[in-house]
Amino acid sequence: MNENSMKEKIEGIVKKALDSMNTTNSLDTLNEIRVAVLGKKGQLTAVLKGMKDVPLKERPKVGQMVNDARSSIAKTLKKVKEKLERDQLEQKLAMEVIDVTLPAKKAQVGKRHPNSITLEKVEQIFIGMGYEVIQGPEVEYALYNFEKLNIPANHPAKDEQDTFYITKNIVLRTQTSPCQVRVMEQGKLPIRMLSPGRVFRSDEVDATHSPSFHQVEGLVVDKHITFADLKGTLAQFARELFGPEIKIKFRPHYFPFTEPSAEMDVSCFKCTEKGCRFCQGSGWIEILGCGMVHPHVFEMCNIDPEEYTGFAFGMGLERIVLLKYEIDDMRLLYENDYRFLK
Ligand code: 2U9
Repeated sequence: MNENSMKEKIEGIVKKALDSMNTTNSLDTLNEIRVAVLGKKGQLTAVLKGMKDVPLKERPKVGQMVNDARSSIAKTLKKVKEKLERDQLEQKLAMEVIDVTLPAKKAQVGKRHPNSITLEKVEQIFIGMGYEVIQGPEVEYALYNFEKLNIPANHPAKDEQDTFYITKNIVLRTQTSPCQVRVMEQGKLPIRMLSPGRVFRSDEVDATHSPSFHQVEGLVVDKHITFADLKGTLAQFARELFGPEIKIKFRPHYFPFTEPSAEMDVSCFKCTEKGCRFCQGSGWIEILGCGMVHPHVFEMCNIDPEEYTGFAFGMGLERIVLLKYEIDDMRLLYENDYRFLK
């Protein structure tokens, strides 16, 4: 190999490399060209390896030619790489362009849950009658949840099948009444209180049951409180919640913590007592339980039942919500389906 044939070979490599670099529009291809020409096993390196066949005095010249070729190719490589990167960026920016004239996506506005709306309404009615809203713990001593409410040791409600036990003596409250026991024990009389809150029962989920639901209970303790006070208060409550035309009716019932006890029905606001699917043909809808506080409950809270009397009532919040909103499945209240909440 002499200087001229080496020159020809090097020029050939350079020309081919420049041609393919100037015609490609891919950064990957550009890199492949770099490796093929300048890489360790590339064409120019191979030329250097062939130097042993070149006469000694021509070698510096050939070496210089290889170096020139290398820097010329590197220069073009850099230029083409920068251009391709610029093109790529411009393409990306063009694709990501934001049309500020397009109409904005409407944000979905949250709505209050039917439970919250109904609870607030119930609270407002009783606050209007001078009641205080007082909440208690959801994890309770069994003593406060059962015994202090006159629920005897062998009562079926205490069964593990119905109650979630944390320990032998601690439960998830099955009613909000223990909160009222705590207030009575503090001994500040008279009392007019409402205790809303979450309660727990070991129930299977279906259209009318859930292991966790909400109760609103009320308690009034003062001198000379009678069943007439209970009746007047709950009648006023029903009128404010369901409308002035509503009628109420009491049916005798049994609760361990009240005596006498009753359940209160309201006239069906759908069919006005004619009987419909809503009231199961009876014209009446049960909405709460109530009664005069049992003397034994007073005694356990160190209140003298000879001096003080009182009434209490309790209702399931979800039951009222289902009635008011004409919903026939309680599960809808817990699933947070946006279409329902809307
Ligand atoms: C004290 C004394 C008495 C609260 C009462 C009811 C009647 C009642 C149920 C309605 C449906 C619970 O949500 S429900 O499952 N409640 O019928 N609750 S009287 O009586 C009390 C409360 C506290 C110290």
